[in-house]
Amino acid sequence: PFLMNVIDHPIFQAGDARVSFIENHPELFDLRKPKDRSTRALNYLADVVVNGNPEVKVKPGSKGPAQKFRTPIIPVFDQYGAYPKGNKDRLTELGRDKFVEWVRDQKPVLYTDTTFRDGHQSLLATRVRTKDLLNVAEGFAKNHPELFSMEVWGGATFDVAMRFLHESPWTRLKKFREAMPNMLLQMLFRGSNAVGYSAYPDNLIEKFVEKSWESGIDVFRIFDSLNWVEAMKVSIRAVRERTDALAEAAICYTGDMLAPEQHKYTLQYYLDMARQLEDEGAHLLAIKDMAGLLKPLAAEVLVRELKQAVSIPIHLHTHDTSSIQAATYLKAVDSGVDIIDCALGALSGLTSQPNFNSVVAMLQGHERESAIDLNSLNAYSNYWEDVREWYYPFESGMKAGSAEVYQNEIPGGQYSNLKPQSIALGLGDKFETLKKNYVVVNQLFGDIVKVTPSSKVVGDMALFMTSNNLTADDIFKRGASLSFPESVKGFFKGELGQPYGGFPHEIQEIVLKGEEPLTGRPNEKLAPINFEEDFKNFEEQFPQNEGFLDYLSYQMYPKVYEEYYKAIEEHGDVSIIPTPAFLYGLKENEEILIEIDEGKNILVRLLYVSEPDEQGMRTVTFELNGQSRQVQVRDRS
Ligand code: BTN
Ligand code: 3PY
Ligand code: ZN
Repeated sequence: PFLMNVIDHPIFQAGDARVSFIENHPELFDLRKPKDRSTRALNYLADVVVNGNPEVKVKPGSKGPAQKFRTPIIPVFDQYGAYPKGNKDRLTELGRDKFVEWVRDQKPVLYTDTTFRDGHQSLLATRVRTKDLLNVAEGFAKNHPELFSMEVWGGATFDVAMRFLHESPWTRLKKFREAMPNMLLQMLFRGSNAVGYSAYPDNLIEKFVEKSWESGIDVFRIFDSLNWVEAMKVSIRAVRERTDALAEAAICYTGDMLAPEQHKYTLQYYLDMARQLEDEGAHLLAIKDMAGLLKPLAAEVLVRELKQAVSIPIHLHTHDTSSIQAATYLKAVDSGVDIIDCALGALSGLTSQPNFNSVVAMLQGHERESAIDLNSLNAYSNYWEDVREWYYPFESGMKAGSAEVYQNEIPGGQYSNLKPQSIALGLGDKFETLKKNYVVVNQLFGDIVKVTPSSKVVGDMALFMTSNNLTADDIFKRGASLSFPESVKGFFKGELGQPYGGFPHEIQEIVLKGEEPLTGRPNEKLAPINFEEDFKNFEEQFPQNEGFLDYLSYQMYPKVYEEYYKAIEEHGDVSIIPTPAFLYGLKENEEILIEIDEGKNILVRLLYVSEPDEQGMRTVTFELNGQSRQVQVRDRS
């Protein structure tokens, strides 16, 4: 690369390359961007060995747990055998309408496995890497073709993949598609917010749906964070008209339907919403109980009544934050729910979904029992038990279920995030106050549905009040002089849409300080994107992009994409590095195998790390396939 740099340089080409030329152009020696994969992998490892992975708050070189990790065992499967037919095949054979009838007419309860998406989103801050998921994808698809679907994409996985793992979410999806050709792949889609936190132009929503389908998604679970059906129409229609996938429209469940004091989110409210969603053309109806508030007795009534109210299948999703949600599933199954969401044992429970393995055991002998090989599920759970250890820095610390969730109504995915967030803001000791403020804010805001992104608004406001020691009374009295978080202003401007029952006016005026709120769909106000032109600009800014899908990533998260692009420029495709090394680097004499290309492996051993020189540079010496290699790294400590 050095020689090419010199020869291609305009000054050199202009014939002006005197002796001082090289001295005056130190950038020519900048070999920080070597092209070859093994060199970039070594650079990455050297950096983690010296400086640690910035996302992992474990000091490099400290006696971390790296030596104690067990090696996860991938359950056996027929590597060369064909895939047994699954529901993907059934959907293709029957077409959407007949397939939906088939689902509804099934007596045994069907399952969605959420391990690959909500399971680790809710327990490990969405940090599980493609490599660790992919290891078991093919085997799971071959051993468990009877599942309704695998939830594998969307929600927070999209931005976390880029932001923290430096992986392409699209590549992840395509790999899943390849590994699980017989299974329905499901994603969580935030309606007019797609996989982001704000409204996007309608034609971007449509394009995103179309490309997700082309990349492998079969079931779109579409929700709106305020249960505003108006905001869900574009996505439902896009799925119906631009793809052959299933549009599963979700009702977000909040409050306690059976509580005598409940006058807002009542049974009637849910039935009305369900009928509207069916009228919009939803193929399936989801009850999305994102905080785990749907108690068993309420589930019994809700599912029974919904089965009467609509003719599409009902798919129930919950979080086990209170630790009693298996009972909810039992009641729902008795009431005729068609599909339930579970996560494999080791990634289940607490803020995640109920335990798949145990729910299968619970239903043994039930008239709606499904034939599922529990021993096999247990083997997969054991794999996750070992893999989960690698990700211990991302554990939330929650140790037991909590009935407090019925008061604070914090969604599973947010609950496990709020604690580290509060610690990062220096509010670690005020977690109790924070949870109380979350309730206060919800009341101030008119008792809204709380799920991404509306839950983030409530969380931001609760953090704001906690860090400034504010009470609800202070907001009313001193509101004019307070500068509220951006997300809160956006919410009251109507940027997330319209909450059921409207905005509470007094507080809206306090926050907006005279600004006029939107009353229509925020997306309507956004100019449609000219994809051809805009994509060209994108390609100019990011010449090494991977095409239109990368452009969509950029559209969702411009800043995150930019950082991600830089990271790949520097370290190449880090998704090939085994997780313990990716997170903790290597210990002296530790050796790992890295597959740098299909079937092409390198063997890397860390030999030693020098003391920093006067410029603060350390030399990291590796053995790469038996040959010694050195990398210079700045010690940033
Ligand atoms: C290079 O120096 O080789 C270019 C680095 C940029 C690579 C981009 S980043 C987004 C996309 N995903 C990849 O894996 N590669 C491209
Ligand atoms: C998400 O939007 O990521 C969620 O999981 C909401 O429950
Ligand atoms: Zn969820």
